[in-house]
Amino acid sequence: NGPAPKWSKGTPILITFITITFLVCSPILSVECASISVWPKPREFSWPTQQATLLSPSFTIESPHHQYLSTSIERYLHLILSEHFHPLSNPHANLTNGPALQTLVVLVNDLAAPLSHGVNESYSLSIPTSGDKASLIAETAWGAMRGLETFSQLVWGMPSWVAVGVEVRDWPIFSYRGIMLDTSRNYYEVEDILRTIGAMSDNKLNVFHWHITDSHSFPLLLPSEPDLAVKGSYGSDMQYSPADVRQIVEFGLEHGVRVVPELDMPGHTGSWAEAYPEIVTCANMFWWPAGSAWADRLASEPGTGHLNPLNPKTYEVLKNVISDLVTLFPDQFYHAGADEIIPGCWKADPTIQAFLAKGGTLSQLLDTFVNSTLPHLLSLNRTVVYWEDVLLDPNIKVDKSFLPPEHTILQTWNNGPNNTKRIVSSGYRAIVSSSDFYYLDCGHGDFLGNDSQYDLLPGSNQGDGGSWCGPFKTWQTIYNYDITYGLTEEEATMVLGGEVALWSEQADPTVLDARIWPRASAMAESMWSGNRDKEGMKRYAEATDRLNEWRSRMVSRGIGAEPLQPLWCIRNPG
Ligand code: CP6
Repeated sequence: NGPAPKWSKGTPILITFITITFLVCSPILSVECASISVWPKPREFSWPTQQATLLSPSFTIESPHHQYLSTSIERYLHLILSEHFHPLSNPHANLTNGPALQTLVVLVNDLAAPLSHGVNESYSLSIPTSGDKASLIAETAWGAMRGLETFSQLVWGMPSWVAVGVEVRDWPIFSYRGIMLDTSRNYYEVEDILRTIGAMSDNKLNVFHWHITDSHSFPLLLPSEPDLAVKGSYGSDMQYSPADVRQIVEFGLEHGVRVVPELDMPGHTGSWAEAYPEIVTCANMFWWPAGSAWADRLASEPGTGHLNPLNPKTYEVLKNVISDLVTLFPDQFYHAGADEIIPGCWKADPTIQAFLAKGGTLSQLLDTFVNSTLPHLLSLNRTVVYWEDVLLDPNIKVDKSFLPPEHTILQTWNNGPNNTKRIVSSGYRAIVSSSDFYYLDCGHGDFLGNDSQYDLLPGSNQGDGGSWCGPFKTWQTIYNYDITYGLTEEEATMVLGGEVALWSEQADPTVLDARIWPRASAMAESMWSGNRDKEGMKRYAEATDRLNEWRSRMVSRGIGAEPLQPLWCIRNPG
């Protein structure tokens, strides 16, 4: 059985005590015993003996060399040896005095597979009860990272115990599992973004959709169009340099998280007017006249601003912007925005007024814009993601012939009845971010102030206390959402996955972690292994205990995830 483990003098006494204490909970005597918490729950997980042994203080991880996997392994090794997580409730493990676990051997079949959409993330993990070696087998380096995360969650305590007799086979249901962060309304430091990406990989999330710019600020310093940030950011200390971007992209690769950039356009471009007033319409329209159509007030912002599709200068600037972006962001996906085009914003411009007077339509303007940018992006081998508005907006939408379904993906957010179905039945792949379920910013009150659409009376100085979007989305709301509900099996295959969004009108680094976590963890599990048990029943009662544990472990890893319950509920279960 290998060499005797080198225990400290007190250890055997401690083990005897813990073993006796926990024996009441052996699987033979009780079926109520909680099992080890892994989040998101693996697809296949067995731990029939509920045994654990010590993790050797000289535990190591062996693997073939890989540019990113090797960095990830160093990180996990350090985490596993130093975390000493104390579970909130008894893990009910039968602590044995078998050999301490010495090595995790990692095998990867295809070391060359790049991190891209649909890459194989499966892994199997086997931690035997005898011997001192565990093994992790993955198809790709990215799957190995998922398996390392699972392994790290099977280690706890001081000294460190590790569950043994464990067999895991795991792979995700959905290949796109994302978080969107808006860094325009409020600025986030690079370290906030890195911490978020790190926590994403802890949760087996794999796409960081970075909504970099919007009407409020343009924080991205582009080498060939520096004025956009120099003039359009909140200040020289609130810009992302090319080196910052490279660091974020590289950090993503080390964590198996893709970074997909979005410069929202042609709407939501008020901040571009600081550098190029001539290409932006309505940027100085800070308010909408009383009686304006709802659609005109929709994105009432400090000058929502729209790029003018009729001005050749627009495309001169965009050519540089796009070429910088594809250089900085290697991912195949490119988010081109195109949400919330406001009729009144384009109509505020005289050249557009003339175009409309001659019988042109707002939809034709958008056609022109898309047809002047999308072919260029496709020639750069990008798959372009647009917000659903380009297909579903009742007033301004793109002619479908300009949107090749094999190269464009639509992201739904508006909760219209069957929006996802409308997208996939039109032949497009969909990413689901319905704001009734996946908007993390909702429920924090009206930020628009007086003259907003939430005021009781036009001109009143009393806001109605209404909420921007509400109510607050609880983790259960997020967890229970079935993103393919009502789709045929074939339609469901067109849904790539889900993405929770943090719009930042009412968020900044002070609340970032608590706004995102653990609610994004709820989506992470429902995208990875689903929200139902083997009988097909929603399983959030069981998930509550695990999520409490997981939130606590995230906190111990330095993520300010908010609590779900008073500790009392966890200490006094059922
Ligand atoms: N900014 C941008 C926003 C929103 C969108 N795009 C938004 C719309 C409605 C709600 C929340 C956020 N703030 N650029 C929509 C995709 Cl409820």
